[in-house]
This record gives sequence, C-alpha cells and structure tokens, in this order.
Amino acid sequence: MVERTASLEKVLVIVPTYNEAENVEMITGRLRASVPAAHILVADDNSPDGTGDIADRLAAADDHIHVLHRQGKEGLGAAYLAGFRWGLDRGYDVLVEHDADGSHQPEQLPLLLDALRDADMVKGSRWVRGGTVVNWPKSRELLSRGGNLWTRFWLGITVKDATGGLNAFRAGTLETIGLDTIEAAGYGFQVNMTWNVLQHGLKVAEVPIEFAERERGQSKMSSKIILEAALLTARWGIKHRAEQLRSLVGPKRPKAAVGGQG
Ligand SMILES: Nc1nc2c(ncn2[C@@H]2O[C@H](COP(=O)(O)OP(=O)(O)O)[C@@H](O)[C@H]2O)c(=O)[nH]1
Ligand SMILES: [Mg+2]
Repeated sequence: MVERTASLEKVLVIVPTYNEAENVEMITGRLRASVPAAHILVADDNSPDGTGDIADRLAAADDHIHVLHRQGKEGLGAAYLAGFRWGLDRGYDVLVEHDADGSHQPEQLPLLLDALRDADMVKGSRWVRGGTVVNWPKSRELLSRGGNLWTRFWLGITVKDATGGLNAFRAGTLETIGLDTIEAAGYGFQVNMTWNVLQHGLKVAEVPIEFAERERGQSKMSSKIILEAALLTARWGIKHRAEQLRSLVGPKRPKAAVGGQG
C-alpha cells in the first residue's frame, strides 16, 4: 500500500491533445471551474490544427495551466507518461488523466479525488452501477464492453472498466509501479496502468461516471490501437498464469537445505 497519510493537495490534471483545437479551451475552462486549486498540463503532440498554440495562449493568461509540447503523434500512452514524469518532477501529489474532448465531465473530478483518500488509484467507471454513457454509438459501446470482458478474462481482475480513460493516481502509486514498466503506447495504456497497479497489491477503486460522446472534433481510435491493446492484454494474462503455475509447482530447493541442520 502507498502511504495513505501522504498529502493529496497538489493536483495535476493531464489533458492529452491531438487536434483538439475546438475543445481545448472548453475543457480547460471547465476543469478550472470544477477544481480551482488544481493545475492543468496540456500534453500536445504537435497537433497540425494549432491546439498547441491555443494552449500556449491559455497558459500565458493563467498560471494554473501549463503546456508540454511534444514532437509528434506518439500515442495517448506516451503523452501521459511524459505528463506523469513532468508532474512527478515538480512534486505534484496527485496525477489525473482526463480526455480533452468533453467525454469526461470535469464536474465529476472531485468525486474521484475524494475516493483517492482511501485508494491508490481511482478509475472513473462507465460500467459500475450508476455509470452512464451518453450518445455513444452502439459500435463503441460494444467495443468498450467487449474490451473489458476480454481484459477480465485474460487478467482475472474484477475491475469493471479497466479500459476507462479517466483516472487519478497518488504520486506514490506511479513511483511504486515504475513508469518504465509501461509497454502500451495507445489505449492499451489504460489497462496496462490498472494491471500494474493491481500487480503491486495496490488498491484500485471505481467510481461511477457519465461518459458522453464528443460533440466536436474526431476520435483518434483505430484498429491498430485496438489490436495492440488486445494482444498485449492476452500476453500479460498468459505471462501471469505461467508465473502462477511456476509458483504452484514450486522452486526446486537444493538438497542440502532440506531438513535444515545436520
Ligand atoms: N497527445 C496525444 N493525445 C492523444 C493521442 N491520441 C489521442 N489523444 C487524446 O486522447 C484523448 C482521447 O482520444 P479520443 O480520440 O477522444 O478517443 P476516444 O474517446 O476513445 O474516441 C483526446 O483528448 C485525444 O486528443 C496522441 O497520440 N497524442
Ligand atoms: Mg474521446
């Protein structure tokens, strides 16, 4: 368990952006209103639509907004890892993942931060009682439900929305799992983070959220991203089962050690 008495005061909300020019001002504005003490880091992958410039303008006018300019599109996971490192280096106590497109409701963030008092990671969850999705195409809902079934099957976990992208971590949680161990660059990143936190015996809590389809801009979801997530999840599951089997069979002890002295 990560030290529960650690401060949760300094919060950094990381917002990854790729071509979110129509959304970045809306989302930072709503976040600032919802959690006024928190800082926001826009992690932009050199968006061709000028999202980075808009973020710079917002940051110039507000000392709670920061921008991390990255060289090019490297995936959601890579942007978050860079954001986590940026935040850990600057001593933030809590690091939050939050989409830019309005799918996550900044107004619900306080619920996650509250739940973090008694957890090491908190997931905003669409698939626990009270969670809802609004305006999502049936195909995306099926993909999310299927992805979570797949994840629970391979990893044997009880988390209902492992693929969900609204997550809050204690700094100590990220330090404990070690960011270098995260393999997934795309959306498999969310499962990767959840799995590694659980593998360290840490507590993951889920709070119900409303997830709404974006109203502006385009989704960056692709079949390549889905395949990466599916294959990696199966690989982690197989590796885990193999390790369980090995520990069941038990390590071969050297003969001299059996029976102790004499
Ligand atoms: N920096 C960065 N952000 C990304 C990348 N891919 C997606 N995002 C952001 O991650 C969030 C979720 O992506 P989105 O396309 O809405 O995915 P969907 O909601 O699953 O369709 C949005 O804020 C995107 O702008 C990427 O390669 N780099
Ligand atoms: Mg989205």
